[in-house]
Amino acid sequence: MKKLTIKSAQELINKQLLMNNDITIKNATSEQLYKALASIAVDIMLEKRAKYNANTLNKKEKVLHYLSIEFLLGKSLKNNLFNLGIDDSIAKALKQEGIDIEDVYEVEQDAGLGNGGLGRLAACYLDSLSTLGYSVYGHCILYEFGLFKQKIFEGNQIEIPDQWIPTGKVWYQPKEEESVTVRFDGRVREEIGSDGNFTYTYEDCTEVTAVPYDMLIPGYKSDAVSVLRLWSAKSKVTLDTTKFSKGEYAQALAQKDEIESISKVLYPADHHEKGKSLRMKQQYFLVSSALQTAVKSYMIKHKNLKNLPKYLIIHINDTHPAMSIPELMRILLDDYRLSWEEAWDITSKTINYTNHTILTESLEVWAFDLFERKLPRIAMILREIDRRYRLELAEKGIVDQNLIERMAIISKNSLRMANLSVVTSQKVNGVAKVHSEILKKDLFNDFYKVEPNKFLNITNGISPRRWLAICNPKLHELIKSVAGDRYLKEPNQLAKFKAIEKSPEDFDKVMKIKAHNKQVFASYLKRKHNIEVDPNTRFDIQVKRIHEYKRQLLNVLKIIYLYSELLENPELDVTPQTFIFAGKAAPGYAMAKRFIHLIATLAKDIDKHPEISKKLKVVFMEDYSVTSSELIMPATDVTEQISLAGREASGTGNMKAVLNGALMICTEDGANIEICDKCGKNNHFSFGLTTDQVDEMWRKGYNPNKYYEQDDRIKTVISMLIKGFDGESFADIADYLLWKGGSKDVYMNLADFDSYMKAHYEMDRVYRDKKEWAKKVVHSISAMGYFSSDRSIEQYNTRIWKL
Ligand code: 26Q
Repeated sequence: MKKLTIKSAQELINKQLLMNNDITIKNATSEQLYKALASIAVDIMLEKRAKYNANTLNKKEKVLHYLSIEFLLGKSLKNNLFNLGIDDSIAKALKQEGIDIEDVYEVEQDAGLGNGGLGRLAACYLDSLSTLGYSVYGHCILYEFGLFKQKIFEGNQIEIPDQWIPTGKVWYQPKEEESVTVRFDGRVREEIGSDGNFTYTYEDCTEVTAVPYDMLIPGYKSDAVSVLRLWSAKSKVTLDTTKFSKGEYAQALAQKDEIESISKVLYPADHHEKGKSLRMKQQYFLVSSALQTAVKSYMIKHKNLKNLPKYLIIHINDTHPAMSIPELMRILLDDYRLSWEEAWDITSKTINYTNHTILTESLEVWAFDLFERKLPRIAMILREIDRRYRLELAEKGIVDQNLIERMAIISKNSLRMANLSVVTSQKVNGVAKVHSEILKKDLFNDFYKVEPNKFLNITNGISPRRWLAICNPKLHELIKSVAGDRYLKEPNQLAKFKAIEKSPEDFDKVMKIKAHNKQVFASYLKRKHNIEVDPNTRFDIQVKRIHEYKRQLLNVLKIIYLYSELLENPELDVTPQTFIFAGKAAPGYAMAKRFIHLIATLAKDIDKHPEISKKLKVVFMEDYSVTSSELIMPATDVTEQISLAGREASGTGNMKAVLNGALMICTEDGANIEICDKCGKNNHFSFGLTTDQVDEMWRKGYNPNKYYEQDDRIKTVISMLIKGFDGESFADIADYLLWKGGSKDVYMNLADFDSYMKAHYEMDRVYRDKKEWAKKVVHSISAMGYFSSDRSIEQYNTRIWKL
């Protein structure tokens, strides 16, 4: 596209406003401007896509469908204007009329269609795919309510429904004509058809119309525009006429409501909660809609199904869309009448799977009887997949019945989605080196031994557009002035930023920018949450979902100990620091909610000592989101990445913080290890048991009391927990740590306490030398090119998709 001048930007906006509201920029509200700018962006993207499609129409190119039950997009306007290269001109055009574009950006609600890392990763990957020139399809559900909004009331989390659609709907258009039907419930009748093969007829099933809404995802300086298809459930029946005529209105509407509830709300649990029937319906609804359209559009271009794996790729983001496997089988068998062997050959060459977790409680297992009732035909196909897989193992000479049972897809009444995904997929990948190794050595070892070439690693990445250029414009400008502006397209160019060390004035600017960003974040905290923090203190930040394995508790134990020292001697000469926590707990996760309460209560207790709180301040910021993260990352001095080794598959907040000039205090877990490798191990503060040591300790038996007995600091912390904060005892958490009845700390917080404290003091020491600190920051930023999602996508492409 030609560069947009300020004048033509003004004309464009005025034209749009006249069309929408019969006004011009001067008189428009922020809401009207928001809609106008969104329409302008959508028009440009539509035009780009049309051009791109025209150029590729007759080329038989591969099409990728990326299926994910979550896409955590955040806001779109700023990102889209930036990627389209028109943000500057538009901002200036508005400024000439006295309008600050930031006020317009604020109108938009986050599209919170995800819980955390997995959903945000999907969003970064679409950004990178478009940026690298690939026009692909993402598929997700058009949840009417995204992830709940979190309020903290009296130190407790309260969940409020998230209505994102009023400002979000400007970004998507319905494609009613591409609607498909998805079937649940009922029975399946099996008969011999006229072709001699079986036919399957559905009786008494519930039919749902799946309506796609297409959202366009532009790339940065690229011709490609991808499509995120959001599927919405619509009932075919508006109401039950028999009930209606009897005056039973609520009942008459009940069936419609039940069907449409499929796309009502995102499940707010990550790594948690099992077996919900609505969740099962959501998953099947997503995959059936996506695959029906994918196969349909393949057939329009190619006609012959045999070549399907050559031109169509299905990627499943964790096992949540793993029903893609039996659904593709069903389409090929029942709709296109292929033989089992043909259908299986195609399916197993078409599907690939990324695993995001090794926590056993997050591995998806469905009760097969429940499954059979909801999805009878899919259950039949799964039984057959399982039967044949068991035979295949036997043919391979595997006779150990325990082993076969472990590898089976259906065992007793359990349907194991991870086994199904591994068995069927062409490729299976983990999301960080250590995580992929654990998959091979541990979780999927049985399968690895049979098919070692199936497994690979592709370490996660983040979009440097959203997570640096847009959220940290000052740092972006500085990097551009040192390393050139190619780094946003070629992430490894970031390495050139290291040269800044040689010019002392510019070098200073790095920490000045950090100070500025802390100021900005501090005013945001004041304005939005009425929380006061001192930007001259060190910002030590842990923001992520609240989960035992992420060990927010370990951070709290450290803070309690530092607090005890200051209570003892308020004059102690320490580096003033502010500990900031944010993150949501799954509504049903009692322990995570208890941690939030502990943090909020401790914060209140410390605030009662004005002298101490100048040196040690604790904040729990409510409602962590993509947007608040975009403010927090640039303001972070120290980022806490302290999960028990072997538990965090990768983490991506670690990448965001370091890219924005933070140093990590971290365990050897997930992508922390690779970040340390790339940045230089000495530039971050790593501590704690390694994965192997964790395993060994677990085998030999973890004894928390040993640490308690050995370490007076732990004794102090435990006694303070029991005594409590702000008049409330946290003896339950002391018991949890010491395994004294009730639930037990299996994440071994106390085992890592000592080395965590050491790392903390080491970090303290380095921090006093501002130059030394800045050097580590610069080295780290310069090494972060590797963690661009563009690199991840390139690897997915060369190793798996071959687009
Ligand atoms: C499963 C069954 C039932 C209900 C909910 C779920 C469910 C939902 C979401 C399970 C897991 C999730 C989300 C997982 C997730 O976000 N995993 C994170 O993925 C990131 C991207 O790869 C990694 O960086 C993180 O380490 C990993 O925790």
